[in-house]
Amino acid sequence: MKHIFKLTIAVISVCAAFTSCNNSGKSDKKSGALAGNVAEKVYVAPGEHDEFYAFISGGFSGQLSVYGLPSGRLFKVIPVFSQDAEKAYGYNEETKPMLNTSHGFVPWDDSHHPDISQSNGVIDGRWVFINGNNTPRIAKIDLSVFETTEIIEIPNSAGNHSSSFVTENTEYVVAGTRFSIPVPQRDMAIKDYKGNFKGALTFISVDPEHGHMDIKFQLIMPGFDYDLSHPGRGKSHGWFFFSTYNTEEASTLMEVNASQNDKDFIAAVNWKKIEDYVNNGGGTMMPANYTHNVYDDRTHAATSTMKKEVLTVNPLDVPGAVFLMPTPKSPHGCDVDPTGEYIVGSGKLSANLTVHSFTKMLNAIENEEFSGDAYGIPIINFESSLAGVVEQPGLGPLHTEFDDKGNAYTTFFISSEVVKWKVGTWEVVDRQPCYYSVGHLMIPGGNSQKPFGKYVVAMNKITKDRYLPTGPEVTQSAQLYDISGDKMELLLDFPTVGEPHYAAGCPADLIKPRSRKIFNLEDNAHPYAAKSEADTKVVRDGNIVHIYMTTIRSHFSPDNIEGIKVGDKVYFHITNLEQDYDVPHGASIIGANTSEILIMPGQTETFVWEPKQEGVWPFYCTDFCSALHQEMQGYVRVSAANANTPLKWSLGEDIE
Ligand code: RUQ
Ligand code: CUA
Repeated sequence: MKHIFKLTIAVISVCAAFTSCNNSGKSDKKSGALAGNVAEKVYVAPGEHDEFYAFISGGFSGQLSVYGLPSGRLFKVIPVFSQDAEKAYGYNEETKPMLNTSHGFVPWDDSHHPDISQSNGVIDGRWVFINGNNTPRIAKIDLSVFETTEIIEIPNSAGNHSSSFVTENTEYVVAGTRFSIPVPQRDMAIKDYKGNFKGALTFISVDPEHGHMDIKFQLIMPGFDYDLSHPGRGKSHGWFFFSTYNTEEASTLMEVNASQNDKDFIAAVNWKKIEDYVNNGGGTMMPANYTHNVYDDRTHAATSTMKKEVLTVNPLDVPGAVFLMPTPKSPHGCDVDPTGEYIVGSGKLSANLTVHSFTKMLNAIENEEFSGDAYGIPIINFESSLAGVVEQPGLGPLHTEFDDKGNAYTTFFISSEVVKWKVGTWEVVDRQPCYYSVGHLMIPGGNSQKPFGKYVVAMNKITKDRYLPTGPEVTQSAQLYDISGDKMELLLDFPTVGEPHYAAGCPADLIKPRSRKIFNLEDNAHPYAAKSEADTKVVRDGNIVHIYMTTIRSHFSPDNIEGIKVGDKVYFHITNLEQDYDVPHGASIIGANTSEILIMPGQTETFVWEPKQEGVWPFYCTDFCSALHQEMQGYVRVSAANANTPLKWSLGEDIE
């Protein structure tokens, strides 16, 4: 076996070498002159496991995808903000409440920045958080089940983009508004934006044990665009940093009008100070409407609660808590190094990368080295907090991550490359092209005190010729580089789901041992669960019919039902009695205006069917569960609305 593997690698290597020599000058550039042992570095043999999990945002798919590294294999698309027919998320009765908002049922969003929970500044693999941009929400995915278990809507926010990043002990997950808006929302002239619109930065507390989210406070900032954010860590723990653009406060033709100022700001927020202020009764309760949706894995169902107020804080009421650090030219990324000393601002239109020093910032605050204020918030002298500048590293800097050896890696959208530089000396030490137009990048643990290094994943906006064409719409893509040596080495391209924005990664061993295999049937507290075939029944209440049904290889119980009428609303509550790993059953019926449902062992799920036509209608299992999966089927007899067919059900015998 091993012998065959080596041989295969050898053949691949020879081919690779041959191809790159043979086509030198032509496809050489495209293949990046891959070295001979590259295939070996990403090859995970059948049946073996990857070393890292990578959680890659699904962008406009609204979901979160789970990949293995280094193989680039896709394991699961976790539905978060969008309905997913494959898993019945947002279709079955149990998960519909997850997508409730103050705007009603919103089954789509644009998800950008996953971040894994941390303890003591180190990734702990318990939860991953991700933001919905469009209808501002933060979701929490429980990594023991790889399912979305909580979504909280963010009031007073729009284009929830500088989100969702966690503090060092997951005290907070933070969400900043990209677009400033009237706070509270009201009918007013758009031209009166300046001075009147506000930007809310929201600190959502996370219960250390259960992970329950709750908005602790919202900081109501001047009407800039808050683009990205990162927590302080180590020495800067207790602070949070937000990049801003449109400090011009323009409201039209932004590409011109929001690019006027030579410098915008990185806002530095001392959240510990504000937390103290709030804990001592500070802040103002403001009426608001936002939903808090929680999935309970005992009832296997979600509830949605409408919250009615939110605690707001005016930065001027907490002196010493908020400062602005001038940062050239509409910074996008705002990244903090593992020591917490350096804050990197990526001015999209700047030739250089600006790095601020946390220590210098504190000194400047202490000595009041200010150059003015914005709406009363002190602006620190540019030079006073400046740690250094990476000179002319590339064009269009966006985001920076860090390895475990004191290096930073920044993406450049326009020059389409990842550039490696040394933290502290600011010298560029390596660069590698990306195919093409890279946005974010991710190093496992690269957004924590303890990066795991080894790989960087670049997430590209454009792929053009990199894959087989699929019509006008082509896939977006990630690229994997080995960063264990002095030079980055391109290893692999792999397609992604939707537009990959940010990603978060960690060693698989942090998550694998805690992965649930089944749900205990005894613990099932679903109000319509049938925990054995003896408990199955059909109950009519007016034109509402509840079917308490079970599945086990390879039948439904009951599988014959009569006495349903046109105009009924029929709820199929199906409990999967299996208690074995990886034995789900599915269920669906003709004409049902919902997806199939996919029921995990020990779980109950529900779909609604409103039969429109008389007849005898089959239902069946949609998940190939056993050798007799095809036999896993049943019939529902539907009579006219005014018929008096008696309500009866059976399994294994005829209905008389
Ligand atoms: S964005 S490509 Cu994080 Cu939404 Cu920068
Ligand atoms: Cu159950 Cu197929």
